[in-house]
Amino acid sequence: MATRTGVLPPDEDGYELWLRYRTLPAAPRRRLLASARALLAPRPATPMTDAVVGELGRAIGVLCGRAPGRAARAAPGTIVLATPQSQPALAAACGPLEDLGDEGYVVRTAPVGRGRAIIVCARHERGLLYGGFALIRALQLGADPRSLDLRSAPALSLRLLNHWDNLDRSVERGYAGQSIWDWWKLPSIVDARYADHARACASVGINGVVLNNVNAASEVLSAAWIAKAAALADVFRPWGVRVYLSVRFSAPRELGGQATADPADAGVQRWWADKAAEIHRAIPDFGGWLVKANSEGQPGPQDYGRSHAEGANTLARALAPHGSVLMWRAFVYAAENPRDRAMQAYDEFVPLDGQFLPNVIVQVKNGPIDFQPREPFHPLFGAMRATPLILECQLTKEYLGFSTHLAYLGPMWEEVLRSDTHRPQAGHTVAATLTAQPRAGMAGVANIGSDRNWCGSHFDQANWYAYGRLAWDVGARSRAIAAEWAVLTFGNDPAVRDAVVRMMMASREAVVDYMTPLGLHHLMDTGHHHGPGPWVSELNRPEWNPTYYHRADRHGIGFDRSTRGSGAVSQYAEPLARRWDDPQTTPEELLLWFHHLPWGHPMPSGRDLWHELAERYDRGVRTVQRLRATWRRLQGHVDARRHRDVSEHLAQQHAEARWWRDACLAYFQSVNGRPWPEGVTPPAGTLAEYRAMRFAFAPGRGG
Ligand code: GCW
Repeated sequence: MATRTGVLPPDEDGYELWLRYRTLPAAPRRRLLASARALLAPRPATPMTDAVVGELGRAIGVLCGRAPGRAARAAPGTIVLATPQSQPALAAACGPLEDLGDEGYVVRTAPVGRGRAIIVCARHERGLLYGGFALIRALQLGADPRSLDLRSAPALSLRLLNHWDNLDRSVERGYAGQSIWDWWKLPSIVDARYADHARACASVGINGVVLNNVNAASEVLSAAWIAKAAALADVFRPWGVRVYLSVRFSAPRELGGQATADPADAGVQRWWADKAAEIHRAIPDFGGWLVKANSEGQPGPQDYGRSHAEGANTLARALAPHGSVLMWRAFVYAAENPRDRAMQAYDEFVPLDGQFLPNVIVQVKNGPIDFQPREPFHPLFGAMRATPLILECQLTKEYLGFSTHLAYLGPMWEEVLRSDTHRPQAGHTVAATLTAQPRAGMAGVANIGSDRNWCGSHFDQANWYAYGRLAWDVGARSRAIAAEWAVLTFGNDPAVRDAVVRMMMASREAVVDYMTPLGLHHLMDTGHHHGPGPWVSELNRPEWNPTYYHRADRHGIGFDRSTRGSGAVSQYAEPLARRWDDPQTTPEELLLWFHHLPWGHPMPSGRDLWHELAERYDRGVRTVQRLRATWRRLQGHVDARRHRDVSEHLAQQHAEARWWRDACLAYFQSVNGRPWPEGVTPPAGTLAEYRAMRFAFAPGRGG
């Protein structure tokens, strides 16, 4: 790419996200001017139709330099927002709409009078909202307004962000500043940012936000907090975003003055029912509750000898009359349980399949441990046949370099969604297990804070974007999403787009390589989870120690989850169980997840395991070096401010990637006593130096 000699693009701070409207080049601008002279919306106007008309007006006003007027009727050169009621003839011309549900849309250019008009057609105003954003996106990406033909509907009805935001504005695992919810000032002072948050969510199809941390404070159910949540719900409503709350299982006791929180207790049941009614009075379209129970010290039904189903059903029964849902997390494991941690959620939940009320949805993390750079898909997918599930992913990169490292997570989520569960038969992917249920979904742990650029770094915005796009279309390709995001974020120079996509697509695998290659996992340091700590072995709970996971000793490394070890492979259907039981047929990227192997184990590359492991660590660092070089070449093609921001982050990532490689390999070598593998960069520091590193005040610990 030749260095640009013309004028530098003006500096940007990232606040606009991908809703960054810029004037189109002359030819497409003229085409759009002729096609979007005026806008026609169904009458009477509603807050939601006003929102979409406002957004279209703003976007088109900038894209073609002239805001569209308001049309009185469908005419050539107009954009018509049409429902079967408002425009029966135009809606009929858009083909069958039944399969679009309430959120799907058609956007097409169709003959109207003696010319053509752009029709955004949907059965419901929510479809118009998503269709409006789809139109804007298509125009930003360079589509010809004279020949639009889009049709889309989401397969999942719940597409949620989970904020792990505390009521004191700290954010558990948040790396983008304080919580954006200024709880103290709510409900009377409503930051304009909330509406921009909702707009951004709507633009990618996210239709619900859990406002607070799953490690929930009871106070979120107090009258004062319900009023704050209601103020946010009012802002979100026109954007199709519903509000949900995380609740604490012991709230009836702590907040409600009950003697117990036993779900079988009549007083407790009444308390939950009254609370549900109170919330729905304040927020008529309230979405529901999310619960983390009997997990990592949180209270739950097992404190009273009740099952997860009994606990979930008590809360669900309270919500059912209002039509809202109860999301119950399956992220459970217990220190006193000697079973492999990876097996405990399956053990606990599969026997309960069929026992949950219809408005309960069980929320399952993508993998059986905890948002690691790579895990196999969670064995509950496909095994819970009678229970709707939510796939929970983590946008905030607790285990992938916080907001400092560039790691585009689209490929990771795509990998999970496309994993074949083989239940009940081959071809039944994780995505298919979700979409088989009418009320299932995805939840993404938000990476948003009060930092000006929302996510702590520019590239982390791509994870918010990609999460929404994949939750809308579980079959979408992460590369195509990356290409969209690159253009929307950095403009439509194809050379910039291609370079950015290359960087993004290489980035997650680079993190896997320099942190946890070949199926290793949970090697991070304690508490803050920043940086390597493979030597950590002294924590009280055995399964909080990295040594529990890698099991490295003089002879070998890896967690034996085969039938000769913990037996976790048996939680997967055939032929996966058989395939993953044998190191020869286990994919290399999951090798040490399922097997403990001698350091001399021969690998397909011809190297032995120790050498291969070292080579992977080195490869990860080399990839980051390449990302830096690619980005350097974009200087002059991206505005100076964002270019510098990203450069600084990449430099930090490079240093931290080397640290991960050096510390892990120095440690593993100290355990295996083998010679340093030939051709692999030796560590810059000593193991003692790495072990002595401390990180007081690292972000994201929560409150
Ligand atoms: O990954 C772990 C995090 C905890 C988090 C927990 C969970 C909200 O380290 O901070 O708690 O998962 O998902 O419940």
